Amino acid sequence: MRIGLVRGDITEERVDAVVNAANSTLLGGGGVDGAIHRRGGPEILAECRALRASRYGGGLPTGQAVATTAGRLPARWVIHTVGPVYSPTEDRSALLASCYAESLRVADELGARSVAFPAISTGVYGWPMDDGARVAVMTLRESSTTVGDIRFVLFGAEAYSTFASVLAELSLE
Ligand code: AR6
Repeated sequence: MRIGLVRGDITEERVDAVVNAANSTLLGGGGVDGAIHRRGGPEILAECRALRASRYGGGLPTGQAVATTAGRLPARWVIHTVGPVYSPTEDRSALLASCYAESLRVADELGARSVAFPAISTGVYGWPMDDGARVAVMTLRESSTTVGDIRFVLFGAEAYSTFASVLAELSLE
């Protein structure tokens, strides 16, 4: 498995699967979620609505993942996962780790060879970037996924450099 870093907009990645930092309604929102639905078009929302009407009537639980079409994105699938809201008093990192592990499990089921991840929970959900990067990289390293090409797609210079130092530090261990 190769872990790469890209600075930019995740909706432009040419990969088999793009991971969406969604919320449990699966009906869209801001940040990555808003960008994916805007750029991917209404087909994605239609499949999300169908999932709400069938398997996920109560919403997609935090830490789980589910796939839909990628609509007009240059990808085959969107894997929607729901990150935990950061709490300074409660350790929710197992739920954040679960988002990465479950997204890869779904990617394996689909037969995806390349997957692009955003920094889940580090936007609206308030997770500190450095800690979010550690959880992400450690979870991917422990995974037995068959996905060969994993990319973190990071929006800003600061997010990119934080992921780069965490990746370098953890690769040396
Ligand atoms: N490409 C790559 N990264 C992005 C992009 C993009 N187009 N847009 C934002 N980021 P967020 P969360 C970065 O807020 O914290 C939504 O409303 C962003 O700078 O998208 O998991 C959902 O519906 C940040 O570092 O996701 C949920 O309600 C990271 O992606 C809620 O936000 C994640 O930020 C989920 O919050």
